[in-house]
Amino acid sequence: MVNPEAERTAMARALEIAATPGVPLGPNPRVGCVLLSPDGTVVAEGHHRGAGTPHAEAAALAAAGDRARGTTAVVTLEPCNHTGRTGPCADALVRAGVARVVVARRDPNPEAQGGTTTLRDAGIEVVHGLMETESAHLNRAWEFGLRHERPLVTWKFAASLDGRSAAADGTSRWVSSAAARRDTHRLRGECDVMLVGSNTIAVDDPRLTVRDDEGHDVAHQPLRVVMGQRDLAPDRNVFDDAAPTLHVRSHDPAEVLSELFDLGRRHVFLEGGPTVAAAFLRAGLVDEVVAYVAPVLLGAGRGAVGDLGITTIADALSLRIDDVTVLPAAGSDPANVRLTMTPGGSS
Ligand code: AOF
Ligand code: ZN
Repeated sequence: MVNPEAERTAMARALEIAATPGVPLGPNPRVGCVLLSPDGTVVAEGHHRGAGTPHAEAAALAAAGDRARGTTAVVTLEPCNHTGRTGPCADALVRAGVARVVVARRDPNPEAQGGTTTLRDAGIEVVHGLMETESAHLNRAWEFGLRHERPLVTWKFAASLDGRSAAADGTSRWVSSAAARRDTHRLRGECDVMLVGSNTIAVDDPRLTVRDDEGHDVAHQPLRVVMGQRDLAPDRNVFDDAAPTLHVRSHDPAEVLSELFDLGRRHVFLEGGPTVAAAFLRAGLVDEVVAYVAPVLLGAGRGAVGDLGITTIADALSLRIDDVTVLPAAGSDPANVRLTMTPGGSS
């Protein structure tokens, strides 16, 4: 009945389908569910596809039909206990005759939690914590939103070894390698907002879309958001029909984030120039930093970040390094280093 190896494999699969590219993040978590027969074979699976659609458990149960009886439900988030946009999954699992439930992470949403108690009261064995770290990471922006009522902000920049994003004449293509740019598209695809300042639109004219490795736009695109007071020329690439674009006429990061949160957005990928980056950093509104560092020296040119109001080393903004990955050299491109960091900590 209890098959730890099959359950771990199933949880890895549930996490994988939960993270299916193109699943709109929006105000709901990413959740996956795999139903296992007593001998450890997969009976059915399902994942959540966005607000208002069936929860992962309901999708898996629908796919299994009568074969759900006696199975172990392996699910990345504690089954919900509430009637929201859809009915309570805990009750659905009980009705379907599921024998055991394996959960990665407890539901932090006070409105929905309590499914474990409902399941146990019905005589179903429930265990928690299998691959919890991975599940928490997948839904970190959603959980952040529950706690802080604003979207999580990931600031990404690419720079030379001496911290410059463009040369003295303004040229910046390409500071980073093709591998770093592909990696950036993967990270963009995990977010639901691409945010830049109006100056970036005027100077660089980016498309701000998520492209696959062949350079084609992926099916589901984040919302493109431009912040700033000035008018935007209608011929800019950001106004093509690849994705919707929103112009927020504000310089205030908190105001912009509040508007995006109210629109149901939970994860902002900030790729703005030095001014917008500095505004967010000064406001303490950067939660994750991803830096691609190229082994080139420019000696002059635009810095990756503008004035932070820091005049003495004791006031330096410190970051904790969470990960260092070398993106290998390829063709004529040198290796780049990706640093993933959290502001406020010390490494
Ligand atoms: C999901 N998908 O697969 C699971 C969720 O807005 P509702 O009514 O759909 O309910 C959302 C809450 O349900 C969500 O905040 C979370 O606590 C719980 N579980 N949500 O969107 C799912 N299993
Ligand atoms: Zn549910």
